[in-house]
Amino acid sequence: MQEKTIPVLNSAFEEEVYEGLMAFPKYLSSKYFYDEIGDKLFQDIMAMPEYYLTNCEFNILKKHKELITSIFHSEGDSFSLFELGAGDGKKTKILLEHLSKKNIAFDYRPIDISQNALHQLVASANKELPNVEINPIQGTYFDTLKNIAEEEEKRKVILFLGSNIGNLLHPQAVDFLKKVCAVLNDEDLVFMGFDQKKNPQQILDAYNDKAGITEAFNKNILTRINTEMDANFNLDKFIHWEVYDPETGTAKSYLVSKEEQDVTIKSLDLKVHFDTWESIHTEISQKYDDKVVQWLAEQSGLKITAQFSDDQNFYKNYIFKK
Ligand code: AVJ
Repeated sequence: MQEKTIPVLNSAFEEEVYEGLMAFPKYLSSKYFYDEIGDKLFQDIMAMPEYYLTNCEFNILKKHKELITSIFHSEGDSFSLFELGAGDGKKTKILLEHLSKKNIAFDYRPIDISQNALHQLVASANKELPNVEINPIQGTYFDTLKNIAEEEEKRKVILFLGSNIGNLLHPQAVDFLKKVCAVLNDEDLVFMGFDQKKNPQQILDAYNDKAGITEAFNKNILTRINTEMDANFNLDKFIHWEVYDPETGTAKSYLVSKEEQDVTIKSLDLKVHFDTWESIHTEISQKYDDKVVQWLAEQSGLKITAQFSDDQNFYKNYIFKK
């Protein structure tokens, strides 16, 4: 029998890369797109004309900030405003500014997997909104829900913007929303963005821009493996590929190997073989409609109490309560 040495894996990232690249079909998790380079590339994506999501949500928040913040504030007492996957907080600042202008007592608790994104967010918010108290938390959504649960003194408003939930398949989304529901008290609420089903071409264009920014973003996961795990992925030997299924509303990103090749990942003591045109699935970006959001809420023990949309119904924000 052949002896196999099992390498010591130092991080969740290493474990998931090992598992995903040993699997068939191969996959990697999009949560690892976001290091300093990935954060910057995602900011560039949000600024692209094709990536309509950011503008839609920005406009919804701008147009409805009065009503949205009054709902946040409706129970009267002070609250903690948690934000899962806060990123650069550009859209959130509309709400922060409005809350602070109206002298509503709250503190802002941004949560992000990227320490770099949090640093930048805290620095910019301290400068632009000096009156807002900020208490950042670094971690994944799932891990940090525990922190949120422990925050028992204050009422909670939880933001989950940008259609970030779209990175989860429906069963994972239900699992996640159940966990969110479990940390809610009766007066707490959740404010979430869901990108809507629309012309499939428009969705494909948003995830396959001509300038190649999304391609670079997708490939950044290979760059990270190269630098953090001493690997030798040649980025030019992979293409970025996007598909959208209008029936399920699921957009999927892949990296496809243009040729047969072997890649060595030294830290994992791993040689990965790729057949010609073999794929690595890297991301899902789920699109929704009212029925699906209603179904997700029911499955997770949540109720939709309000919703906000842009003029074209490209994007919607919903308020949930327990
Ligand atoms: C940050 C997960 C909402 O899926 O639309 C953008 C990430 N990926 N372009 C999305 C992303 C490719 C984005 N989310």
